[in-house]
Amino acid sequence: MTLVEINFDGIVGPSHNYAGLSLGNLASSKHGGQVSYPRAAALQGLAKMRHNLALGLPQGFFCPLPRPNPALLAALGLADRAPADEAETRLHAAAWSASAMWTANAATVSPAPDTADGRCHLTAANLVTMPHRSQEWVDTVRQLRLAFADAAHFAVHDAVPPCFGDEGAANHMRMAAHHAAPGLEIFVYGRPGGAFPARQHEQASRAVARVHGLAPVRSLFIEQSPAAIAAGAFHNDVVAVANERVLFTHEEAFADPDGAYAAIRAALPEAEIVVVPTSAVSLADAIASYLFNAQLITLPGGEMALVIPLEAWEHSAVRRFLDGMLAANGPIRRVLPVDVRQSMANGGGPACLRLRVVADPATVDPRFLLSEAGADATEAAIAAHWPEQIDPADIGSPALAASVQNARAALLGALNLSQLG
Ligand code: SUG
Repeated sequence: MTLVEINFDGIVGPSHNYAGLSLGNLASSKHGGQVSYPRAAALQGLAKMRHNLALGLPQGFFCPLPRPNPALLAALGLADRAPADEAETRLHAAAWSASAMWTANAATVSPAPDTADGRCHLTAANLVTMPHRSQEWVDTVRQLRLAFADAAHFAVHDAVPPCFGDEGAANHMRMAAHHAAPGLEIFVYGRPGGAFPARQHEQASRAVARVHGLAPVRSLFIEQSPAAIAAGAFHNDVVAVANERVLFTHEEAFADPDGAYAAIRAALPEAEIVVVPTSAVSLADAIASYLFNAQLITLPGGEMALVIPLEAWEHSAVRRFLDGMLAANGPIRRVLPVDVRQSMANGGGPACLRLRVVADPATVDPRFLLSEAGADATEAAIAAHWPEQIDPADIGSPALAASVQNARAALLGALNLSQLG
């Protein structure tokens, strides 16, 4: 068994649009109503995957879910019916959302070295706080059960009960001496009561840890800072990211930062915590630039790199911090900017677009692992079939719905995954 980290990126779906559906996600609210560019969005996402492949990292992907979602429209009594008012318009937009592209919210993953039965456990996230996201998990779990069908190595669980909001890996970090070693799983939850929803409920995190068979010494439950949620950090991965022994975090990410760092160091003595002080990068700048919504990765040579959005690279305060960090020769040795602007405009940076799974690639259904040939086939399907642009006013149009459905079917056919249809 060779356990390595595989990043599974969501291929940006053909209905990618800006409907402004996510309260508390400042980018989504700011860009709501604007014209989106699904083809460019999907090509940007694919270029990010190719970038990681070129670094010598294994790369996986998940396919877009069926949109517009016929099951949701039928359940809402909105099938074959034009929206009659603003509320119905938003419900239609929910059924069209391509939000499953942000696979950091697809599931929480506990790799085999952490669990009681020695299998990798995945629990689909119920995403109940946002109506447009709450429809995802049923189709997500189907895809996870196909990709990780090998029951000797994986256990895929349904979402935890929807009375407790669960946002998956976006509110979960894993630290370990190295990927294949037993890890410390850090669940970050929010408390309700602020201006914006706290999407991750503590009891959802605790349920996932129990279902995965994590020993209490291997799990930590930490409260997210209410100030961070109020400033627009709707997920913890907007203000912190971990990889192996390194935690890269904003000073204001956690409600009790010193308590959090002490608990991490006690559980994992080799932990290195890189704290970005508010004096260097304010919470507002961290959230606007998405510095922390980065992929913190270990390159094949062993050094760590931070894959950040271009927006962070172009931000003067953030750039100053990064230049200083690189010059100081800390644990993060390289910074690699990528262009995912179409996703960023909906609040999804490089880290949102991927789900990390530590596993032996030989145990994963190979159809979900990206090869150069697979990337070429995906690119051809996107170039030929993804709509060039979507004006939110076109959501609901039968012609656009047909083109979105046809685009997804073409991709599934090209990837030999039509059974997901
Ligand atoms: O859930 N945006 C997503 C962004 C998810 C980012 N994921 C992580 N941080 N891991 C969300 O808010 C916007 C959709 C719209 O407004 O149309 C949206 O769903």
